[in-house]
Amino acid sequence: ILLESALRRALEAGELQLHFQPQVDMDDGRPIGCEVLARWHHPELGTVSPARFIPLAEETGLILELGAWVLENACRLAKGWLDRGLDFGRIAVNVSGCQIRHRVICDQVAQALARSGLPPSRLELEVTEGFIMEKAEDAIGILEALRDQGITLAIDDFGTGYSSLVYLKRLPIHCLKIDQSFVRDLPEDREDAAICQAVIALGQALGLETLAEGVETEAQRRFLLQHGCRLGQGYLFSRPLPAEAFEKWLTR
Ligand code: G
Ligand code: G
Ligand code: MN
Ligand code: NA
Repeated sequence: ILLESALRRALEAGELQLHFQPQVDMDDGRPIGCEVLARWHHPELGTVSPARFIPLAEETGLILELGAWVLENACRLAKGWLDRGLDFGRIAVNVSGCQIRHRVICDQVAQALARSGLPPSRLELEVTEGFIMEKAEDAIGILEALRDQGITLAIDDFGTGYSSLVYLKRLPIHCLKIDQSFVRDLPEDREDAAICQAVIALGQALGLETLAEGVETEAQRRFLLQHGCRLGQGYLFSRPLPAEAFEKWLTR
C-alpha cells in the first residue's frame, strides 16, 4: 500500500521517466526504431524497476493512468525529434493487457497522437502473447481498431506465451519480437537455435517482421542475420538511454 500511494504520487511529481532503447537493422547498424521503457526514480528508494512497479500498477488499476502518461510523453518526445530532423524510425510503446481489456487503449492512442501531432505510422504498440490469446476474439477486434488508426503492432516476448497459430494468422500484427531468453545462449544452444530459426521462418511465411531482443554478442548478431532476422535490439547496439543520450546516439 505504501508503494501504491508512492507510485500514485510519482506520476504527479514527475518521478517517472522514459528511456529509449535503439532497434537497428543488424546488417548495417542503421536505426529503425526504439523501445520506450519506463523508469521510476524514487527520492528514497532510488530507481525502482518496471518489473516491480508495472505489476503493481496493474493490480491497482493505476496502469491505465500510467499507460496514458507513457503514450502521451513518448509521442510528444518523438514528434519533437521529427521536428528537429532526427530520424528515429518508429517508437515502440509497451502496453499492458489491462489497457486493452478495458478498451481504453483506442482512446488513449487517438488522444496521444492528436495532442502530439505524431504521424500514426511512427507509433508501434508492443502487446504480449499471453494476453492476446487469453481473450483472442476480443483482442482481434481491439487490435484491428488500433491498426485502423494507422499504427503498427508487435507481439512482445514471442514464444514465451501460448500462441495459437490460427489466431496469429488473423491478428493484424506486423512484427514478432523474439524473446531474449531464446537469444541468450545463441548460437551454441541447439534448441534455442532451432526455436529462433522456426520463429524467423514463421514470420517470413506469414509476411511479418521478426526482431530479436537481448542481442549482446557479435556471434548472436551473425547467427540471427544468417538465418534471416534483420532487426535487433540489445546491449550490443545500446542500452536503454535517457532522451538526451538517445538523441546523441541518433546523431553519432
Ligand atoms: O526496462 P526493463 O528494464 O527492466 O523492463 C522490464 C519490463 O517492464 C519489461 O517487460 C517491459 O516490457 C516492462 N515495461 C517497461 N516500461 C513499460 C511501460 O511503459 N508499460 C508497460 N506496460 N510495461 C513496461
Ligand atoms: O519484456 P520487454 O521485452 O519489454 O523488456 C525488455 C527488457 O529487456 C528491459 O528490461 C530491457 O532493459 C532489457 N534488455 C534490453 N536489451 C537487453 C540485453 O541485451 N540483455 C539483457 N539481459 N536485457 C536487455
Ligand atoms: Mn517490450
Ligand atoms: Na520482450
